[in-house]
Amino acid sequence: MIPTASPTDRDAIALPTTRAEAMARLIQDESKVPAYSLPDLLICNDGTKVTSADQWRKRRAEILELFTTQMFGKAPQRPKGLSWTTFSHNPAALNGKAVRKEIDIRFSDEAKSPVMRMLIYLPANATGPIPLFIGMNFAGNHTTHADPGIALAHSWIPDVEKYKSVNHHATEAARGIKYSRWPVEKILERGYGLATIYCGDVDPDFDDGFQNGVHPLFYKSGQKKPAADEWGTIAAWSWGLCRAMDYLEQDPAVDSKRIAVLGHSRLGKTALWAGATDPRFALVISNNSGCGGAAIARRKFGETHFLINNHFPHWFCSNFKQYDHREETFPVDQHQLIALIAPRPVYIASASKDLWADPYGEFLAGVHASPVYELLGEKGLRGVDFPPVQTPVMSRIGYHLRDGVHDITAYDWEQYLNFADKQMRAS
Ligand code: GTR
Repeated sequence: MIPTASPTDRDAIALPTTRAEAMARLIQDESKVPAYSLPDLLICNDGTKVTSADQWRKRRAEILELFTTQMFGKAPQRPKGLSWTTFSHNPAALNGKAVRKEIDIRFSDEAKSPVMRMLIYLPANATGPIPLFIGMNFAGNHTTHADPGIALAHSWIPDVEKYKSVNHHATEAARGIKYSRWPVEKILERGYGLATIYCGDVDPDFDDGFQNGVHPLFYKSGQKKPAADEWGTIAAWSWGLCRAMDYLEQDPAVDSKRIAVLGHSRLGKTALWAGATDPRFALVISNNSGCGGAAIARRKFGETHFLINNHFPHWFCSNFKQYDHREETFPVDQHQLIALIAPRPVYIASASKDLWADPYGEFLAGVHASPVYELLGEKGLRGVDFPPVQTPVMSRIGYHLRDGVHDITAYDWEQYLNFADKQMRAS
């Protein structure tokens, strides 16, 4: 008799163990997507079918728990020692067009607390509280606009040519280098404010075993790193956005009931998780968030669980690593992350050449989240075809496929402003 391999042996033979092997099997062709079935959004763990908003509340809690303990990790509550101070205030910035503020937020009164500096622009001519967009940036607030009044980032910056950092310090040369991603004047003209924070103020984006950034501030005595179900870096960034919201809620110049959270790529995953966990965000925007963001994991198209955990072991909680190569055993999928935001409006944007982020999988997450929107009386994307490039579709869920590469551009912002006009102004 010929011995047959057990499933585990078969996996051991078949599964790539290195990034190079996994890259050699990268799926970027729709015909190679494996058959899959998604976890049912509307069936509770005990088998009950969800048919009412009340039952959805129970089901939502189950899904939230799974994403928390199996993917992003548990984060602390608002800390008692949270405090803020105004670092700078200029009522006539950008040639008199804007009020510019920088707010320093501390998570504890301990000296070792990181200081998260939020840059805020509001239209100078505002006659009442202003709705705004908030999003984290990759390389320092000073990269978002050439405005010389913005303080250079004080935290560790990746030493990469494109961020013009020197020995991980911000430099004057980097002012405004990411302006194309932050059309401040356009946002102000449309009657919104903009708040942005350098993600590295909360946790620098590299794997140091969680010794820097905000994590150590919350270790129990003797604890050296987060437990398997405790927060990784993305959950920490999302948590930082929630702490920014704590500030914004009490700033009379801001309409805190109309705050849209947005982010690009890893910071798009961050925006989705902030929106999913904190209902104070009135609108959520995912720009090219891909794997671990809006893209359906079971498609294994582009970046996979193994590839993301292998390259960025600090982004998610350690429990998440058990789903490397085993997307089909992951107890949730990303359409459920979108559904956690319902009935609040959500916008998912992809780019046609960004196959790594799986544009079609991002669209499908919106489609498959739609039954929850419908249950709660809103229209989603059910029945909508995958749109051609530059053709936004907008119900309570918005989607577009921008023509081009992985980025956030003026075109993307134009759609977000239009969507916010419809969804936040009207409510
Ligand atoms: C990539 C990563 C993606 C995405 C992207 C980004 O290297 O694989 O998941 O987050 O970085 O943040 O730009």
